[in-house]
Amino acid sequence: MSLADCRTIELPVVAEPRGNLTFVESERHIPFPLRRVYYLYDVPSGAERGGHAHKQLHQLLIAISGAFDVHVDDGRERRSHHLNRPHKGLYIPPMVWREIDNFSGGSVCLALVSDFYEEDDYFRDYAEFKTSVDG
Ligand code: T46
Repeated sequence: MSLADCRTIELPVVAEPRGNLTFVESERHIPFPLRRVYYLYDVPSGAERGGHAHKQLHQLLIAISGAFDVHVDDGRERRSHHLNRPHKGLYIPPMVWREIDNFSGGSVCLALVSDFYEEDDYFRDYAEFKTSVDG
């Protein structure tokens, strides 16, 4: 996997005068089976989340409310994405380091992910991640 696989996914929007509705269907709108949902909220100003890569996990991050920046790094190059719309997600495949910062007040980061929580799936040390990428 590389940054070329890391992309923004536009989700369906059902727009009506009474408000908008967005939905996500497993393996249809996201390229993986959905097994877990978690969300980050009440993030204090200046806080940073992430700072790790996953060995197997696929994720879609969505700014359900507010905005934040996601910096992705495959061990060779680094890119940044600004997420600020609830119908737009950032797909992050396995073996991509991510750091999340610049959270706006009241923002909520929704994560749709491909498997249950498993600490052994994490690289939490960048040097260890880089060694694994470089083989
Ligand atoms: C990611 C970013 C966006 C659980 O017990 N279950 C869970 O499903 C998760 C995600 C975490 N935890 C525990 C593990 C730690 O003791 O919650 C604590 C905080 O987790 P972490 O430091 O990994 O949180 P973030 O915000 O730095 O990272 C999380 C995800 O772990 C990660 O996959 O991409 O959100």
